[in-house]
Amino acid sequence: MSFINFARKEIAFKIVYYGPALCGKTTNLEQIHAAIVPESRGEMTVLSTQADRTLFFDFLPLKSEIIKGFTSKFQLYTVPGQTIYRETRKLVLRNVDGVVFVADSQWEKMEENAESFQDLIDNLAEQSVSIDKIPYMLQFNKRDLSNVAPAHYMDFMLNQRETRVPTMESVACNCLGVFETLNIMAKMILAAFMKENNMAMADVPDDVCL
Ligand SMILES: Nc1nc2c(ncn2[C@@H]2O[C@H](COP(=O)(O)OP(=O)(O)O)[C@@H](O)[C@H]2O)c(=O)[nH]1
Ligand SMILES: [Mg+2]
Repeated sequence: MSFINFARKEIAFKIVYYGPALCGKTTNLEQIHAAIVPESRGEMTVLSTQADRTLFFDFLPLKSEIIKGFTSKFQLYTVPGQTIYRETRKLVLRNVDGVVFVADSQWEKMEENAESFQDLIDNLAEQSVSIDKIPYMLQFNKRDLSNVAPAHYMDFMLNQRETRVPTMESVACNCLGVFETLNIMAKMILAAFMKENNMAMADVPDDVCL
């Protein structure tokens, strides 16, 4: 659910990068933060509760007036992947507009991917949100490693719900697929917002973010 500030004519969209521990969520955010000019982005902030770390920053898209009359901005969050931080993940998912599920492509991580995806579904359901009703996509990360599962296998594992969602292969540490992912996600969120508010989609640029 996007946050609209009518007084300031601002809309904020919240994107959460979700996935198992060490899959590359933080790396995605670091790459994006590093590539956006300082004038268009906020500080990278660590929201810490005791031992876990949640990263956050916001930024303006390339064309900030995508929604007529409003400045839109995107807020990016990562969650700590370890099982024990379930409560933090639930908190971070509150009022989310879109989820990038980052899966680790290594064969030995397939079970963790599936568990984390189920954890996402459950945590959203606890907030009465069905994953099938919000924009989300899959990023298959670490494609540079030699022990990776084929993308079609990962698709078979993780992309079996009502509607098939977009996927993107990536090597986040080399910034491959990182902005492609973000642009797809941003466009999905904007499309959902415009549909909800009966607005025309015509003037959404191809590359929203970079
Ligand atoms: N080989 C490889 N390593 C990656 C890739 N993306 C991230 N990493 C590394 O994986 C480790 C965990 O990444 P991090 O972003 O902290 O994972 P997080 O726990 O999901 O936030 C770090 O050492 C990253 O440099 C990738 O595409 N390929
Ligand atoms: Mg992290």
